[in-house]
Amino acid sequence: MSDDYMPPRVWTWDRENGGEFASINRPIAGPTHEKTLPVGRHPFQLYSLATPNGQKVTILLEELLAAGHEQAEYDAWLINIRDGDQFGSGFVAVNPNSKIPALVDRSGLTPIRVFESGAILLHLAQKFGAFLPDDPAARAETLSWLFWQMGSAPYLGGGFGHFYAYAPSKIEYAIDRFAMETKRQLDVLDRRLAEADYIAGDTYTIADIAIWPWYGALARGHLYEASEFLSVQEYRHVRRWADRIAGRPAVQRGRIVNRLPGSSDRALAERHAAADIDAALSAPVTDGEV
Ligand SMILES: N[C@@H](CCC(=O)N[C@@H](CS)C(=O)NCC(=O)O)C(=O)O
Repeated sequence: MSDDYMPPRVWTWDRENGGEFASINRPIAGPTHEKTLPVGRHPFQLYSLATPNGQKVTILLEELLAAGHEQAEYDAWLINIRDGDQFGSGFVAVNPNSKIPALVDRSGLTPIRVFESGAILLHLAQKFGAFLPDDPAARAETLSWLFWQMGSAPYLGGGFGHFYAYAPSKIEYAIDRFAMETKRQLDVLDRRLAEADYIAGDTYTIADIAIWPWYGALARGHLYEASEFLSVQEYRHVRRWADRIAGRPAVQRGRIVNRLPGSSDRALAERHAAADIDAALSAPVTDGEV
């Protein structure tokens, strides 16, 4: 790989292109192997991993349960994307895009598949009439920020995070471009949170739940070891908001679900009952809890 690369006329798949995720990246969709998904006893079956995109859904499910919505009970099954579980035939049938999170709503007569974290948050919020305001202006504000997250985070994760932390070589142009955009996005949030307690206004909504695992983690210094590089301490309204949300018990519960054991944080590979989380939260942590 070199800086003066000239693209050929036709791109071809170089399986050895390197980088942290080289083994799972490919230019074609569809399953690579047959594998049925497990199904538990609860109304919602989640197939996921505790990345920021995965955490959004487990945080909302835990918020719903904490708010007394007993019908939000769920089984959370681990999809290890580094092992290629997202390319199993059962998972692809639930999400043809082969990315976590994916949900099957089995609360009705016919199972409903939902993929894309934004669609999952909206599906659950509408179903339970929670964390999504009824007032048209507040609802529009919530949805605007929800979709802002969906469009913006790929620049943070796939752009900045990829080139700063995961790419096989440090490419100044790419890091510069995505650091600039990431800082601009943090400033968008900081200005918004200077005028409102929560992203959509006075109340905590699915917009906060979507944005916090990415930008809250970044502002709290937990993403890509980039807090000094991006001077995240400058975004003090984002910090205030992020710390406040981090203190919510449902957030502390949801963020550890589908986390692979072996990280220095509390981890719960699969969740099938509230007691699973209780046990994981009371287990000792070796170091570096975030
Ligand atoms: N826009 C999607 C993004 C999902 C996504 O990128 N998931 C990543 C993990 S954070 C994934 O499953 N990657 C596996 C792969 O690309 O093969 C969403 O919000 O649900």
